[in-house]
Amino acid sequence: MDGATLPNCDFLSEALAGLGTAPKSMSPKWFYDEQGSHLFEQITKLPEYYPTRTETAILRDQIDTLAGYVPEGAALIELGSGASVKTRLLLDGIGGISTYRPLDISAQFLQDTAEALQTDYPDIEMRPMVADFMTDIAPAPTLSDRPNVVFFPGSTIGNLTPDQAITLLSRVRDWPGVTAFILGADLVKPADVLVPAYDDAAGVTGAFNLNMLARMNRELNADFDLGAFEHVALWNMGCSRIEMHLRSTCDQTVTIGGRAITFKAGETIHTENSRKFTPLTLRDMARQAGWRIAELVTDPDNLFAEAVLIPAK
Ligand code: AVJ
Repeated sequence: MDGATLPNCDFLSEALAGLGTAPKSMSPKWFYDEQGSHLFEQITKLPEYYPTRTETAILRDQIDTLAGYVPEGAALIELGSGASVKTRLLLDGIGGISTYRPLDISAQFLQDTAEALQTDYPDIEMRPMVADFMTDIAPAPTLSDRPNVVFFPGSTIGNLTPDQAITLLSRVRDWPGVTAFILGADLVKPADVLVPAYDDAAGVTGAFNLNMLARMNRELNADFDLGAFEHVALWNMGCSRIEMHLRSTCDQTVTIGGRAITFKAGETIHTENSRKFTPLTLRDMARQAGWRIAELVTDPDNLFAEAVLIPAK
């Protein structure tokens, strides 16, 4: 596997920095320890959480359109690998993919993914690479001896600020040999559909959000009382994003790595933004990063979009 070690991301120092300033915040990347990944898996099956099943249906229904942008012999580079249904839909439905190259921060996860896929796709070369694609990637993960098509599903791009998203798209645009970028993006829709997707009746998303605190207790010797924080999901229309927060229900002090962090009743930790797009905001974002939208396919209800970006002239 390429890039087998990463500089150790410092959970403690980021937690102290994020919780030591007002307003308090944490990066959503800390959601995904083993328990968090399992909870996210459950989220994708919730009746209220439409993105995963909708994007899967789009990929299934529009695979021939997408295949038109994947040259014979191409390498498929996936940002944030999944051994997921979505990956398999592309590998199954697009002929001639020579190489599958998932990028992920977890070497273990990559290893498991590559092994599982290799069994089912013996003719596709597996070239996983450990990389934190949300920050800088050097060297470029593209393969020089073939066309490279990048796949970034799930609307994970919505976790980034507008500036960060443009930076990511620009950087990928500059990787050698990239001929197309297949980007999944969740679309703006009424708040009474958006909010329940992030605040489900069964409370799974709440458990997913609170797991960030449980993880700090496990890994950083913190002493969060999980009963003294509540899950909040809100639609910030001005920024076109769902925000998730953890709200302190009382005045309290928490200790993390020996450091005291105080909370006022009602104060929140901002844990995630999930930006929602329109065809226009997608086009604008792509243009600012040196791409143009060659194709934008959606589901019949216009819930989710799959954009095929190609380098702008
Ligand atoms: C994995 C970032 C696409 O924003 O919908 C799901 C994460 N957070 N429910 C999203 C998430 C709460 C998800 N992404």
